[in-house]
Amino acid sequence: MLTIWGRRSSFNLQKVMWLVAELGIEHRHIEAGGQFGGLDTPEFLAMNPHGRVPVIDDGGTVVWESHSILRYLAARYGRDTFWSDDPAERSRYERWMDWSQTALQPDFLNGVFWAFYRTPEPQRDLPAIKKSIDRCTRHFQLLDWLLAGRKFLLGNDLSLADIPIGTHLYRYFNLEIARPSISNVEAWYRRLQDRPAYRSHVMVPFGELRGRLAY
Ligand SMILES: N[C@@H](CCC(=O)N[C@@H](CS)C(=O)NCC(=O)O)C(=O)O
Repeated sequence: MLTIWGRRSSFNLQKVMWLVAELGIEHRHIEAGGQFGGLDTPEFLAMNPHGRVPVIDDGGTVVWESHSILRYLAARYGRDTFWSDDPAERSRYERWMDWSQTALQPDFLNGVFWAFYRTPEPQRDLPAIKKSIDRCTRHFQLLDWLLAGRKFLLGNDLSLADIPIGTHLYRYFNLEIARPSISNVEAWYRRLQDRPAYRSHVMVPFGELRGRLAY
């Protein structure tokens, strides 16, 4: 049985839970981190020495790092839908997963969500936040251009390319920040919201994180 640790408000857990639900994998979910704590126990650190969530244990195989978990689950349980043995085919979604983690996530999750929403107002660095919002604007305009005439990032079907980037959308569209006109991204977001897995695991209210830098 697959066991998954992480609090439901964790952005990185949400990617994993979304894929688990898309694949219909039977699992047990344990709230951990944040108000639930438990990341500094010897048992948890033996699984993930960094003391972070998400972590999975799949019948004795322990994996941490959200994107490594996505790759593991797709390769193990989603060979017909979310994984390919062909390196060229795999690179089509892997490059977007990497881009999401190395470009979009620093600019949005760190530069806007943390710096703006999670930082108490007196401590906010407004010029730096503005620069991050502008970088996000450029990222989303590029995605908007790519999504023209497509249902999902790589075409007609949801893929691993959509999961890390799509997980940003709920927060991006629910913060009081300037956003460009991006009708193709908005249509993609609506398509994701049609999916029960997205609604259950990504559209998780995040009010508990407002002004909270502790975790
Ligand atoms: N690069 C890691 C980042 C893991 C991470 O920073 N997780 C956060 C939650 S999103 C965490 O464990 N925070 C401490 C806590 O929740 O107590 C990944 O993608 O899994």
